[in-house]
Amino acid sequence: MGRRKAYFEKELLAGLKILQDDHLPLARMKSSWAGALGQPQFLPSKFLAFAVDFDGDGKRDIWNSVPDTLASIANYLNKNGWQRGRDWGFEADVPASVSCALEGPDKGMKVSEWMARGVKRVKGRRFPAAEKNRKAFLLMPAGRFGPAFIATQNFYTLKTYNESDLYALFIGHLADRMGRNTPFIRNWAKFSGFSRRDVQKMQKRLEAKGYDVGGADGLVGFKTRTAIGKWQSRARRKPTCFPDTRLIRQIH
Ligand SMILES: [Ca+2]
Repeated sequence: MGRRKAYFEKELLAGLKILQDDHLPLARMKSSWAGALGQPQFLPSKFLAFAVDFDGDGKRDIWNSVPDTLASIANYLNKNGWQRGRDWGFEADVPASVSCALEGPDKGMKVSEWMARGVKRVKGRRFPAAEKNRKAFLLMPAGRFGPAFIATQNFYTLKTYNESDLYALFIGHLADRMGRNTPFIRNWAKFSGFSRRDVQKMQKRLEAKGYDVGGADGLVGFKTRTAIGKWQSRARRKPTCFPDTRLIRQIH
């Protein structure tokens, strides 16, 4: 009955298949309201594709078994392109000469090419030698108002788990903090004075001018950020690639 009937009908059938094949009692098949199951929060189709029995008891128990849960998440990331031994990304200093509009998974360059443009890691850290010839991507979740990153393919593998840049960044950073305990160097600016609806209106105005904002949903994803940056460059303003109250008024 929901608005995403085709999508969730497939998930309902996958859910019934789990009950049929995996000997899991219905009472224990708990999910979020949207159907995300167990500790990894897999939708039923993802459970069928990626959940594994790692403790060897013959059941894929992502509700109670820690080995099954962790191995299922690892299997998901592995099958979605995780490259072993590679970082998700690095906090970077991005000079003003490198536009924030170069952000995004569709604009990758070799790390050595980013370096040639003046991008450096923060605090004089070095990129691992193996990264120099590999493709990497500029990531600026808050445009010029927060930390910037050079992200690897592994960042986008994390995003297959959840589309939010900030989600993937949080997961990658949390893992780094467990190992190395180094917070980000740059701070995030605090924003106020505009709502999701204001952003949505601004996105519609940008769409009307021919910019791709990735759908006017009121969320500031990389397509909206780069569209803002391009608009600012064409209007001969310094690109910030993030909305603020003044900019929302100016884009009309
Ligand atoms: Ca098991």
